[in-house]
Amino acid sequence: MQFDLKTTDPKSKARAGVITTDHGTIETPIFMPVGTVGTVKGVHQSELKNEINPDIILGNTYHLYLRPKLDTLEKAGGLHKFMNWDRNILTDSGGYQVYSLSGRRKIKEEGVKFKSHIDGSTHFFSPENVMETQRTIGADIIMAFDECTPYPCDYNYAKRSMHMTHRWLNRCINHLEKLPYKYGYEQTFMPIVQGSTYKDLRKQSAEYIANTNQQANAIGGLSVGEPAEEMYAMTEVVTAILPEDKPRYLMGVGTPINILENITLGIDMFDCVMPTRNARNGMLFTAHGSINIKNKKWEQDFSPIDEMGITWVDTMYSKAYLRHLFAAKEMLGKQIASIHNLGFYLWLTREARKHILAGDFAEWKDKMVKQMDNRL
Ligand code: PRF
Repeated sequence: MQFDLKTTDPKSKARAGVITTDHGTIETPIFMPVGTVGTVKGVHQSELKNEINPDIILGNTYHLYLRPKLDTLEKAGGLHKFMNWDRNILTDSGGYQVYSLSGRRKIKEEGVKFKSHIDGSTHFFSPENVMETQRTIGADIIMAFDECTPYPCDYNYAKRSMHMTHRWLNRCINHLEKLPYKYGYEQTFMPIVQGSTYKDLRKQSAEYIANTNQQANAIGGLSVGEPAEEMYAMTEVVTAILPEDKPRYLMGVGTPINILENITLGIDMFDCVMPTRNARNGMLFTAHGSINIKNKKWEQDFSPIDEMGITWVDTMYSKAYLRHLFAAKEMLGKQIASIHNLGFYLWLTREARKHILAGDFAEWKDKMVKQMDNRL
């Protein structure tokens, strides 16, 4: 993997760059659509490629390991071939998904024992076997196995957990050295900063992660229920330490406003289920605020879903029609809303990039944050 930093905004820490991997280039800042089980939910490959057009999408180790399982993925020749996606893929390690299974998992130094959400069967993830699993899935970027602490989190628990995440990181790195690539292309490994909402822990963790000298770095443990101001404060502490010449990925963030604020603080990569999950619940994001399309207010509003027309669904269908599809529980409604929201998120990060390159990012960002903080 290679990272070329093109420009840094003079008034903030926002950056525009290009990541190059064996599956092509990724222009940053980037939003990565989430494709948990090997599908960006409700979106066909043609719409994903031609309309939304992301350079990279995400998959989840936890889900893919349980279904379709590793032997199928290996026989297919990896996830790219299985789902017929020839651009970049990043897989999360399961270090977040297993912790979301509260009551169904037990964390120890050795690893995490958990029960499948599908059939209740018992499984065990360790830093070592998660690296093996990510080799078999075959994503271009693979994540360290970490513990994501909840919010709020007791200081002593956060500290112990952070140290365990660091020990797990060493185990990931040592084990990966013994594991050759399976499919002939490179996989870039990303370590993850933890430390809950404590500045001293975040600083310590960022220094530890930076010292492992990997090609890219991630920040976890945020956007887990803390106030946005606390999230930004942690991002700021960490980006001051992580090296400038390597991509920085803020995991699981967030709202359109969260994304712009964190780009300002020096983040390059984002992912979140919000655009697709909220779409399935009838919530649309636009440059002028969010819309609950199920609201009676739209019953006879025949104007386009979004005048901006970022994707073809925006001007193809009216608000009244989309509201009707949701009322009638038609699956097309969720599909249209998903394409719209992902199109908007990708537009937002592309636009941010344009303004960073043009040198007027700070002014544009202030305007957008005000504009988007609105319920239509
Ligand atoms: N760790 C991992 N994946 C994640 C997170 C984390 O802390 C988060 C936190 N928002 C989202 N996804 N491995």
